[in-house]
Amino acid sequence: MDCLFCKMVEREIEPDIVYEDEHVLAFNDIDPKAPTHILIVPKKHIATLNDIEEADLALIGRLQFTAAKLAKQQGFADNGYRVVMNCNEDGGQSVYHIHMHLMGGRHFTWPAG
Ligand code: DGP
Repeated sequence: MDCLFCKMVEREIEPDIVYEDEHVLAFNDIDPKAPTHILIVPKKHIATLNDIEEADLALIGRLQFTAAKLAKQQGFADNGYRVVMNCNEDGGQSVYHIHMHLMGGRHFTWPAG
């Protein structure tokens, strides 16, 4: 499958990994939008948020759980952080394998652009 994040999961491409378990891979974003910008990716290929099935619900919870765990490890959990998942073109999605952006280490404004 020609999917960038699947290639990272399979180690055809070696990302800068910050966390890995049986279900999830987390690595530093190549184009960070904050002092810390980590992508949290399910190892299972799911193209967009629209493609999540009921069987995936625990996996989606695990993405959020991983984000909070990494925010604590990175030391910005109490100050706060931003978690984003983009869906399709208008949502700003550029890699079609769902991923959670975990950004921290600065103040974020709202609404996002
Ligand atoms: P999105 O636009 O929500 O689909 O986010 C895709 C993110 O993936 C974007 O922030 C940049 C990041 N990205 C794209 N290519 C690479 C890569 O080769 N390595 C890493 N580490 N991140 C990448």
